[in-house]
Amino acid sequence: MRTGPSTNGSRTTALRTVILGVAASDAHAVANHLIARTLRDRGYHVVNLGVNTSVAEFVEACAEHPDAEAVIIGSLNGHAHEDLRELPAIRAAGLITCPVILGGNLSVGSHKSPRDLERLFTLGVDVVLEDAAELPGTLDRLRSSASQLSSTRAS
Ligand code: B12
Repeated sequence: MRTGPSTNGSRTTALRTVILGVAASDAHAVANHLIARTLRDRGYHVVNLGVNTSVAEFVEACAEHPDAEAVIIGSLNGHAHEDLRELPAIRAAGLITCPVILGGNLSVGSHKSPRDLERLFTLGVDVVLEDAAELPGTLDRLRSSASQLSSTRAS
């Protein structure tokens, strides 16, 4: 298991950190394991909180890993909105400041309406993905927008 920065002789190479977990009521583990594995293989430090992770546990992980580039939340049982109901207050309090990415099967039933997505964005989710394969590209895009924003602020 790779859980810390990689070391190379006396030098330590900082890895890109992400916080990963499955929403509070959700016990589907397979995609979570595959995502953790894929991101670790790509060199990420993945703090994987696993299944049944509450919003409070994501907050604790963010406090422990202030360098995290994103919080990545999976949900398959259809109860993402209910599981993330505390997110607006948490975001308003500044307890999760990095982007929140949500993915999986995000509402009950096979028909997904634009309103289902809108409700998730209203909670403070930044990115909704259907396919876990979109994660690496999404993380790169978010990182590059964040660095453009900080260089604009610095100048
Ligand atoms: C295996 C399974 C279970 C197992 C889980 C075992 C385990 N330890 O993981 C068990 C039997 C426990 C289970 C239980 C339940 N399940 Co179930 N389960 C499945 C099943 C068959 C496969 C899910 C899976 O692992 N897929 C493998 C992953 C890799 O593929 P995937 O899910 O398609 O994921 C892709 C995308 O969704 C996306 N993705 C997935 N997660 C994430 C995360 C992020 C961050 C991102 C970006 C993308 C992403 O990327 C993946 C690759 O493209 C699906 C049906 C199906 N064929 O998909 C139902 C399914 C997910 N289950 C379902 C349901 C309803 C339940 C139960 C509520 C059933 C019940 N009445 O008890 C419970 C809920 C348990 C809980 N508390 O969460 C429904 C959800 C329906 C909905 N959302 O409307 C499904 C879709 C079945 C169905 N057609 O009704 N389940």
